[in-house]
Amino acid sequence: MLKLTTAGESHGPALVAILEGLPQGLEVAREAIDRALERRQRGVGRSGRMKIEEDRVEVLAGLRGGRTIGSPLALLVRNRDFWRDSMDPFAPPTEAVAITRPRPGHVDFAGAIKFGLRDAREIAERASARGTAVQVAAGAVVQLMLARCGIELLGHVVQIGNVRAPPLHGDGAEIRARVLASEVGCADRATSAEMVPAIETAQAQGDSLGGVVEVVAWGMVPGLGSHATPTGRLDARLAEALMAIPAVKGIEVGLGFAATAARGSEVHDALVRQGDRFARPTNRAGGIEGGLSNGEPLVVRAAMKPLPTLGRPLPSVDLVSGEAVLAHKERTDCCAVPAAAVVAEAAVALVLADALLERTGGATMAELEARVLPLRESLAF
Ligand code: EPS
Repeated sequence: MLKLTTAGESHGPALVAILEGLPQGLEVAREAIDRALERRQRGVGRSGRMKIEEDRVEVLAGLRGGRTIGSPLALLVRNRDFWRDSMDPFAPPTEAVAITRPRPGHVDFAGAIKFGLRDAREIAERASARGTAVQVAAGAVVQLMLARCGIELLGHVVQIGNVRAPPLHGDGAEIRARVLASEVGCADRATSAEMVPAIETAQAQGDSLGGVVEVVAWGMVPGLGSHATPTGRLDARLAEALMAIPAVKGIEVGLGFAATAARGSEVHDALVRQGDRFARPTNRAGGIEGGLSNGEPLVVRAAMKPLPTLGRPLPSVDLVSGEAVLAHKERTDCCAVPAAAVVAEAAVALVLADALLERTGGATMAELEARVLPLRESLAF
């Protein structure tokens, strides 16, 4: 129902996104998009690039007077660090910074081999996580639509390196406030205070750190996704979207891998009656059973590997000379896990918005909102 197309190189002129399928009549404030962009740029361990960029959205089509008009939405985020001498769309590069020493773990090697290149620059340019900026912009727009339907999302950091946060506690608003106040996007203050020096130490040692992010969606509508087709399954769609984030290597839903070591009786969530409603005393399933949302909060996690550009590079082989060398080194993030939490939030929002529109149809926001109410009521007797 929703289709997102993005384009843009890390040091090209700009990043663009076209989002098709939004209902007409959604109010969109520029500030809501810019707040998400600003949040994605924060976090200890980011590269010096984040001091150059000040991501702001420009909307080129699809809005009129701050409301969607049912046509494709076109978003643009300019790169302040546009490398004119190297990445101009027409002028031949005059000062291109070649990448001839592939970074182990990066796309450099596989990309150069695929295209028969001896310089992986243009491969790395498109593979860069810089491209996630416009995805976050599109995610911020669909989050406005989801919020109108009572669904609120939050991405947060649960692990950086070997520092792990305790389970979430408190209500959604409290958790959000703590995550936004944290320098690393973590809901637990004491854990944030441990994560910061862990990142700084890795950075000082020319190394990088990965971690785990979690996205929670409160106010879920039951019945999103499908039990009937493999590609319709909500968990499969979430896994695809999250795995597409650069450096993500693993996905968990609910208890995730931990469920494998427990017994069925310890894993599955009993069904009880609470007043006139069906309810669950626990939510180990993370809000999805059999590919369908069950109305409980959605809980998904993505594991991010440590980034491959290292201050103290690993051994590599020069693509031109064939000599043993140390891998390419350039300005890089030491840890982008806090940013990945914001990107994961956008990715989950796009999947949920798609699944919601698939369930309800509706050309306008008024139709969509009216059709969501009966779905929520289906959780009552
Ligand atoms: C990235 C490398 C760094 C990061 C970049 C992702 O960029 P540069 O090579 O220009 O220093 O800063 O992330 C962003 C620019 C961003 O906006 O998130 C990479 O190789 O993926």
